[in-house]
Amino acid sequence: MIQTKITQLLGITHPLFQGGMAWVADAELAAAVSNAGGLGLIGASAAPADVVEQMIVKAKTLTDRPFGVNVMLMSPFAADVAKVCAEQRVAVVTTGAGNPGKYMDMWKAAGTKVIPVVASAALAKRMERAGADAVVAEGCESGGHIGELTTMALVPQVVDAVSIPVVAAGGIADARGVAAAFALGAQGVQCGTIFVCAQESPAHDNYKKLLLEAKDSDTIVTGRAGGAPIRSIKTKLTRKLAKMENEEISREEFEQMAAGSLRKAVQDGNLEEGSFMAGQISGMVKQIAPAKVLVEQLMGSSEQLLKSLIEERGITFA
Ligand code: TUI
Repeated sequence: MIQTKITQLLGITHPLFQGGMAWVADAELAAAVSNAGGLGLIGASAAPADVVEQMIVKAKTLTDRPFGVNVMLMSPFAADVAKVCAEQRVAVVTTGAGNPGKYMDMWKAAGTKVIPVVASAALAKRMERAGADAVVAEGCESGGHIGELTTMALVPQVVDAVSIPVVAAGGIADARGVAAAFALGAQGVQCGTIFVCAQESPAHDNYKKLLLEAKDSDTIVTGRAGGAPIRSIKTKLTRKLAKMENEEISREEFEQMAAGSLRKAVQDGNLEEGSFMAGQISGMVKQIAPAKVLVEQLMGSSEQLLKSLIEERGITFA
């Protein structure tokens, strides 16, 4: 088994996080990943605090292992969700789409490990100074809301900028990606898109089917002009949004559209109006399988690959 500073820090078996995907990462999926030895995350997305609290309470009944909550900082309910995480003494909080600085002391006081998702070395440094236990460095290969830098460029620069452990995210879907992340200096990986197709994932069958059929170039980024770029599967809606890119639409309008269309994708499988967030590795998603199988396949083959890179390929060090 691969043991790193991340497995030590969190008391988990595998250095693998499941991304806190909006509407997809519910209590069942998070608990299934944690039960498999990874770190399951509940995605709070734009849900009200009482809904997130119910998911936390449910996850506690489904697993004795550590799990976390991803707090989406652009949510109108972010402050209340942050408080619920502290009250519930959630083992780990990750954050997305903003700077969680103002909640850090509250979480630390509750004994919660804080792992902000960052898209730049500058924010990683600020988070380390504010007391973060680790960071997730997320490249723009990811699905959903993204930054500018690729995983390949971002991870080593974040690794050099901070002394806390770094988890690599964006574009990782198999053992080769995990091995590459370790080569870049990461102590763990976060995968999102592959878990949309976990058996426990509540995503609509249409969403899973889109992923199973996707090719390498089937994702598109919309919303750059409004300041909230989002990567999702190419559909009628996202092609239309991409075309509107040069026209003036407000950030609020965009967010409303994105929030509504996200639910329509995940829950209703609405191929006309849904926004099916997904990463550039969508073309590598080939199976619907229990989270346990996904975790064990990924980590088992990563261990083999890392060993074979040195032993079986006959590399020697003179
Ligand atoms: O947050 C994500 N991915 C997401 S959030 C989301 S839900 C949503 N729905 C509608 C509109 C917008 C979002 C779907 N996918 N990933 C983590 C992430 N964080 N990626 C990039 C960032 C980020 C970007 C800028 C973090 C901080 C930041 O600047 C903060 C600052 O103040 O400097």
